[in-house]
Amino acid sequence: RQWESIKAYSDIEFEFFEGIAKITINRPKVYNAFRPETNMEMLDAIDICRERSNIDVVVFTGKGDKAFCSGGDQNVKGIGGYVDEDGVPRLNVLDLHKRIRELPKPVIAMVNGYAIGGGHVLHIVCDLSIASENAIFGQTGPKVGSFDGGFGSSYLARHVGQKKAREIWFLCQKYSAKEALDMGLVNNVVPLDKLEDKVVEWCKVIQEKSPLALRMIKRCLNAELDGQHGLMQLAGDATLMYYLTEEAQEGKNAYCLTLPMITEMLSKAQ
Ligand code: 2NE
Repeated sequence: RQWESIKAYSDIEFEFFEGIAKITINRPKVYNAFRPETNMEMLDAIDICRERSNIDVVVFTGKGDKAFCSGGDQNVKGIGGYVDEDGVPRLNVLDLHKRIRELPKPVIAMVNGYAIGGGHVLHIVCDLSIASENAIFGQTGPKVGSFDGGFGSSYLARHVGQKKAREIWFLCQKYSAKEALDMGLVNNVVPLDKLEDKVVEWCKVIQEKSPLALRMIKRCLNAELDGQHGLMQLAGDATLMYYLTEEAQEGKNAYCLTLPMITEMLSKAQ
């Protein structure tokens, strides 16, 4: 499979293959932990995915065979949070979560190892998760002075239920890929050497489906949890579809027809 680079970055790889965009966190020495710059790069890549009409599905993964992502890079954690190269504590990770949910295209987490802490939340916010058999899941927040009370808790609870979500956050234990599958945390588990094949196979099945229907179903599923923001996104797409109706065209045509009349009236008035 020949992946072509879309754009070069320092912390991620961003590649394309037959309508599929793959974003790989490329920091294997720290088990693909993210720093503020990593998230800025992923935000840029996801914006490109939104704009490019030849991208149908987006895949997130981590470099190597050890980790999908181990969350916030503890080496840059300072007072006030994770510090960027300008000394500003600004992780940008919640922006990434919002953008993944807003992206009107399916996003798949290809979990190739540890999905821990913020790395676990990253797979939670993706639309689908396909894991390798060696993948290990869990939250560490309360063990390391942190927590994610956003999608990392509420959306997790939608996947596995409130009791299990509280267990995951309160006990900070690790769960195998099989346990993750059994509790509804992931969609599928395959051997590591078959992981990308399985993800591409699912992408191909998705790519045969109507993009607008997929976009709308993602919006509808999001709206339930995302409150006014979710309704706004859904309403935006409802307007998009309304614009395609004859009724909406009538409004535009009426405006175009009356404009010359108004111009004529104005010229007569002078
Ligand atoms: C992932 C895990 C369980 C792996 O354990 P193990 O024993 O297999 O590997 P090891 O030796 O711990 O890690 C391998 C290398 O990766 C680095 C380690 O320091 C080690 O480096 P070397 O000693 O070989 O040089 N590494 C791993 N995770 C890292 C990280 N997050 N930042 C920097 N370096 C990291 C084990 O490594 C683990 O538990 N990692 C920490 C997971 C964690 O607590 N993440 C942060 C949670 S909080 C968060 O993500 C967050 C937030 O605070 C706020 C908002 C959003 C997210």
